[in-house]
Amino acid sequence: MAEPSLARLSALFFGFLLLLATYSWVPRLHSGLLSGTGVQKTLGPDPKLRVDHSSAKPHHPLDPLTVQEIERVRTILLDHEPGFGSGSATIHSMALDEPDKTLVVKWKKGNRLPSRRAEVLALSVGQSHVIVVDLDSGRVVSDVVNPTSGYPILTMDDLIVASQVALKSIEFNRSVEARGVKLSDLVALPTFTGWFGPEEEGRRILKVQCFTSQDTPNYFMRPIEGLYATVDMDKLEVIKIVDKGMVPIPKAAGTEYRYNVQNKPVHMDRINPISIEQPEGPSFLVEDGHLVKWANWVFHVKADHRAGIIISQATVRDSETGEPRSVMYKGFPSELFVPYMDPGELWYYKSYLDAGEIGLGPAAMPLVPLNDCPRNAYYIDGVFALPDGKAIVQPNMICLFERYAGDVSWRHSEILIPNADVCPFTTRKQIRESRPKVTLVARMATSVGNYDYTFDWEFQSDGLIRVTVAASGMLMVKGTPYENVDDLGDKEDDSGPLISENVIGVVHDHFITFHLDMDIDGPMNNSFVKVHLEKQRVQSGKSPRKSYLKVKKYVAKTEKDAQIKLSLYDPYEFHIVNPNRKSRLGNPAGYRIIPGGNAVSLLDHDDPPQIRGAFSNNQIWVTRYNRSEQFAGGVLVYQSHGDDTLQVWSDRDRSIENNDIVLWYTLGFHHIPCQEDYPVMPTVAASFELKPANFFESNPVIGVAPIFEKDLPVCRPFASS
Ligand SMILES: *[C@@H]1O[C@H](CO)[C@@H](O)[C@H](O)[C@H]1NC(C)=O
Ligand SMILES: *[C@@H]1O[C@H](CO)[C@@H](O)[C@H](O)[C@H]1NC(C)=O
Ligand SMILES: *[C@@H]1O[C@H](CO)[C@@H](O)[C@H](O)[C@H]1NC(C)=O
Ligand SMILES: [Cu+2]
Repeated sequence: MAEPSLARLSALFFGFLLLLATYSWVPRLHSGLLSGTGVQKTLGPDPKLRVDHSSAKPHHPLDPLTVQEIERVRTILLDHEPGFGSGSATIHSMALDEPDKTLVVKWKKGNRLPSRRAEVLALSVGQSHVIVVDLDSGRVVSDVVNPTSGYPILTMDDLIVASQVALKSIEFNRSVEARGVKLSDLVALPTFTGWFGPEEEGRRILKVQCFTSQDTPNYFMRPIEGLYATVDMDKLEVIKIVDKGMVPIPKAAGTEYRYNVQNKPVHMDRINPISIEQPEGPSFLVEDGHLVKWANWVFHVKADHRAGIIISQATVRDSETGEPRSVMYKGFPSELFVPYMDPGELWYYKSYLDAGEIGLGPAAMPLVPLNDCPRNAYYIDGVFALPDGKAIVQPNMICLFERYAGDVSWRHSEILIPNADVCPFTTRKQIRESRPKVTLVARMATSVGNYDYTFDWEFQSDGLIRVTVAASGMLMVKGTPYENVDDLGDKEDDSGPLISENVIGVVHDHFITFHLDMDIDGPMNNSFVKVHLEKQRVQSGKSPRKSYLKVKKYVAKTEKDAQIKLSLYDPYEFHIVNPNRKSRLGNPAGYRIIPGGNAVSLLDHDDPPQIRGAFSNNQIWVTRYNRSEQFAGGVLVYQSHGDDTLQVWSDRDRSIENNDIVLWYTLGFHHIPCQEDYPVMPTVAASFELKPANFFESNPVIGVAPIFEKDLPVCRPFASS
């Protein structure tokens, strides 16, 4: 009788401790914040608390343009240039022109918002315009024409128009029909032309490539090889049709990917539905639509036309003092580079810069609950401008959720001490301490043409941020007469492996360059430190050892000191530190960037795609902060010549020591397709981490409570048993 009641008592006691620990760990989250008035606050996934976009107002200096603001920009632009009303001028993207960093950092809730401005990329009579509109004064503040080479991001209308123009050509239609393809099954897909010298200058061009959707929605696997039309987007005419003769069109059989229509055996035991339990609800809070508060983190998240998802002002609370400490001012996927490895006439130009050429935002369709994001997810919409300046809402574009994958945050077990705890299943006294790892994820998924990219920003309570890019979707494939590798003999198609009958998966690379404006402890003045592991040779006779590794630190003085090529045989750690903020031991507060599995571009530096994708020449760069240098491939990317890239900025070699600096990281993979990538490829992921390094005085999660439940055995402290 005494035993069970003691157990019950101690369970109660631990329950109480756990409550205490929870409240001291996240005191503000559950008390003050929910009591404000007039502001929309959402705790976790409550579908009833949706933003009413028709009346939504900005609450934070970094909040994206609202529907009302976009409409107002449109009115102001119509006044400025009537072409915007008649369709002779088009809006290619519109986004908040963020206020100066100093204003944003100083701003506090309750203050007036700094003046709201929009940056518009527009096209008028073949000229690129970068226009800044001030919403408070109702005026166009600046309108710069052709600041660099290149055209603004394409619109969905551009793609539709290009396809229609191709179909207005009798010659094009005949070439399609000559291949036995019904025009009603034809998918005329505009692809980006890249830039390859004078012949293609002075006009906007799209290359329309052909597929058949006969008997399949997966037209990407049914290319009509050997044919494309080059469309002049200013004159709206076909300027060239390339027809290299017929190549068999791969069959429709086996291309279907929709569950309801497929008819394939699975040969796998069913996996039961799975979901995460949060008996007391989620622990994160979304304030005013964009400000996320979870555990010791606060950050701003928003959807973006170009970058898809932007994280701003990521701030972590100090584990000793509770003081909010700045980690990253802004982080986002800045540009993608996807060069294909076939130099032939029909494929050479395929080298896509997806963020600047088409934008990750408009291609991000609503996430699918339970499949794209777990049950406990909360969704945030995106708001964009259409070519005529009207607003469009992209619902459920970003999801936020707490992830528990059964992993451990930290642990230790111990037997070699006399006064340890009493644990079940043993007569020995032991210490067994472990903590579950729960993280918070902000996710966006986009389908840029054939490819799908999922972007995760994952926050851990130990201060780590993990960024993951996962690629899935359809390969860009090439038709071939061959059905078996044996048919190829020694002729071997050098653009890639045969992955299905008549289908070649063309070899290509994916590079994604992140803009990481780290502001460790304050908006300004960080340094980039290369921590080198150098092999030392022991002087003979001094030790039985012959060699060892020694740590040496080098502070990068200028941008060229921070153009980093990773090498396993020359290992470095890379730290961003605040030299003005020292720990109690005198170490500068810092964060480390930890590369994950990676690949590098091996194209020659004088190859036109590589000149435009030059931001992939190094895996790490550090530049001096400059508010105009956000997108690694430049402001105007379509048909750009590579005159406004991260490489160009970094080569200015500005001083970066004890300065406001931006870290850039390129993550990539080579993709040699295989049969499993057909008809849709299973997700492949790559990631990198930003991890505290002497930022906290000690392990910041040591005080976090373990989880206790009555039905599972746990150790009891020796003293209280
Ligand atoms: C080409 O085919 C498309 C689709 O059937 C049709 O709309 C278009 O009018 C045709 N073009 C010409 C010039 O006949
Ligand atoms: C800021 O960036 C723009 C675009 O690269 C450049 O024209 C300007 O000179 C830069 N300013 C400084 C101070 O580096
Ligand atoms: C921060 O950087 C600025 C600009 O380089 C410099 O003038 C200032 O002295 C620095 N502040 C500190 C505390 O080092
Ligand atoms: Cu790929």
